[in-house]
Amino acid sequence: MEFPAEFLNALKNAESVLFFTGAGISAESGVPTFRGKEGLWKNYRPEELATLNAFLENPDRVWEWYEFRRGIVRKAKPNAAHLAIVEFEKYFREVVVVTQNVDDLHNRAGSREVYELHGNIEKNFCLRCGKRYDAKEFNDSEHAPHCPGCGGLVRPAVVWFGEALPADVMKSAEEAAKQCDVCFVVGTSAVVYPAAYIPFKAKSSGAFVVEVNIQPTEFTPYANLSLTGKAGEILPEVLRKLKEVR
Ligand code: BV8
Ligand code: ZN
Repeated sequence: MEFPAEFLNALKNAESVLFFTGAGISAESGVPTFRGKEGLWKNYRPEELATLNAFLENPDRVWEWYEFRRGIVRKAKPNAAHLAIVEFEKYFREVVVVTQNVDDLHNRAGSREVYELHGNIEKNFCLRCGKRYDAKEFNDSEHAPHCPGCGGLVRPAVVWFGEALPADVMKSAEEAAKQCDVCFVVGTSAVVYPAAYIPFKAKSSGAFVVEVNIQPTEFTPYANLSLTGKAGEILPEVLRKLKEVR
C-alpha cells in the first residue's frame, strides 16, 4: 500500500499520535458495530435501550441486552488494528487512544494511555449510593442486580444518550487532541457528540488527520487523508511503513 509523502513526513516528524476510535475498530474482533447492517441495535433503536429512562422503565430488558453484549465482548479478542496501535508506542514519545467503545479491547490489547469517553461495559455502579462494581460480581444474573450495600439498582457504567460524558476523561481527551501531531480517526461514523468533536479539535490544533474506514463518513471532508479499507489491514500497513521512516 502506498501513502502520500505528506502523510509519511507527518509520521516521520511526529512526537505525539492520537487514535480516536469507534465501533469499526472492533468489527474484525467479531463485535458488531452500532449502525452497520449487522449492528447491535438491529432490533432496537439506540435511544430505546442506551438511555437511563429505558433502564428505569425496564431494568431487566436493558440489563439483559448488556449481558448479551458482555458475552460477545468476552469472546472477542483484540485484533491486528488494536495491536498495531500498541506497537506505535515504540516509535513515538506519546500515543494516546481516545475511544467511544465500551468493549475494553484497547486495554486488553495493552495500550498504555486509553480514555474511554463512553465508559466500560465491564464496570457497573449503584444508582443510589454510587458504589462501583465489576460486571463479574453479578455474573449471569438475568435481572438487573441490587447493590449489596444499600439495595439500590445497579446499572452498567456506560454513558447513555442524554448523559454527560465523564468530565475528567473528556478534558484529558481534549488536551491530547490539542497536543497531537497526527490524529487517526478509526472506525467511527462520527455522528455521536460530544465525542465526535475530538477529531475536529485535533484538526483545528494543526494535527495531520487521517481517517481509516471502509466507507466515507461525516468526517471524511475534514480529513487530510482518508484511507479506505479495514482497520485490521490498514493500521498494520501504516506500521510497516512507519518502521521504514522512523
Ligand atoms: C449528551 C455507550 C447531554 C453506551 C454510546 C451535540 C452535542 C452534544 C450532544 C448531542 C449533540 N447532538 C446530538 C446529541 C445527543 C447525542 C448524540 O450525539 N446523538 C447522535 C446519535 C445524533 N449525544 C448524547 O446523548 C451524549 N450525551 O449529549 O448529554 C448532556 C450534557 C451535559 C450534561 C448532561 C447531559 C452521549 C452520547 C453517548 C451515547 N453512548 N455508547 C453503549 O455502548 O451501550 S454511543 C455509541 O455510538 C457507542 O459508544 C459508539 O461507539 C458510538 C459511536 O458510534 P461508532 O463508534 O461511530 O459506531 P458506528 O456503528 O456508528 O460506526 C462504525 C463505523 O465503523 C462506520 O463508519 C463503519 O463504516 C466503520 N467500520 C465498520 N467496520 C470497519 C469499519 N472501519 C474500519 N474497519 C472496519 N473493519
Ligand atoms: Zn448502593
